[in-house]
Amino acid sequence: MTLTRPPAHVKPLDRAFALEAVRVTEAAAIAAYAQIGRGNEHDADRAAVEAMRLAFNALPIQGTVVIGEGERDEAPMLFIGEKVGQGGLSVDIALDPLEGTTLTAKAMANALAVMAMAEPGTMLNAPDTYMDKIAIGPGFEEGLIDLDAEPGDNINALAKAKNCRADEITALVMDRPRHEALIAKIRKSGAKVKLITDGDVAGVIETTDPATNVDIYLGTGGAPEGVLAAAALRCVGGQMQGRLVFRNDDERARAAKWGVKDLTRKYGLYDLVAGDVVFSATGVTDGAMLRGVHRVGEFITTESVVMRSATGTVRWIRTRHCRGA
Ligand code: VTB
Repeated sequence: MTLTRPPAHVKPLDRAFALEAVRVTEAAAIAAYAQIGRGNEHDADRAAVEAMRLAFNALPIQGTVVIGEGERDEAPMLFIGEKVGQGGLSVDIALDPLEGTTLTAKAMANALAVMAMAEPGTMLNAPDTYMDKIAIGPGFEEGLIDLDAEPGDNINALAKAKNCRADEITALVMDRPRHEALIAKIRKSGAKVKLITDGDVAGVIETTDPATNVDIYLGTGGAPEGVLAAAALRCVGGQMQGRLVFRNDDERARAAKWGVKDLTRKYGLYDLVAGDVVFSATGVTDGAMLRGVHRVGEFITTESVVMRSATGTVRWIRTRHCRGA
């Protein structure tokens, strides 16, 4: 059984945090802006990480990073288990200061700074492995899609529910050799395939926004990114399932270390993020969902989206920052 509803009553996170949250992703995005197009993924990531960490440490929270830059021995900052914040409300944090380091280094579309804050103990402690994922936007009968069904069957079910033909459905897939068979099956069903080179947090979220024309996300991407995307879907609605994919025993051991007992488990949306959650994303480069960071005369502008699961509120926030402030 995959969980598709809240497991129990959950106390909403303080609503003030929704607006505090945006400062964290804005700071990371602005720091990454200086690195757009410089061909240096490492520097781009580091700038975003440092800025995000500083911003977190200014918040009145007692935060624990549960999805972060890596394990303590491999990531100096925002590692899994790191405590951030000035003290206050206890939250678990999933973050990716720069989702799309390559996109940023190459000045390509859709790089984001993202984070989610949830009630402690309610987000899957996803190991840094792959996750097989399927997602659609809100408004459909629960159980319409299934990770274990054939891609063509999922597409036909979705087309029927949307009252359209399969050839009017667009599936978003990461452009990887591992997806060759998947892409062939999707095309055989008649559906269109939109390929992205990176950034499947944004890719999953695109399914929830009619303006993007993306109807369904399919394929294997990062497991931590899967939890971040699930946090967003918990707020805007939609359906998602995931299953960890392991390439070797080392990855299996990592999963066990983070408390994953059943390595073959199919996770539903509420298995990925069970509790009340706040999600924030700020565009780094211009994308389908968010405009990136721009310099406009003396100012820096950012565009962000902040969502709360407790109310389903989605705020689009355009901010003008005074340079050097
Ligand atoms: C995935 C995807 C991310 O990196 O983690 C990918 O979810 C890594 O997968 O959005 P590959 O090994 O196939 O590159 C991103 O694209 C960017 O972090």
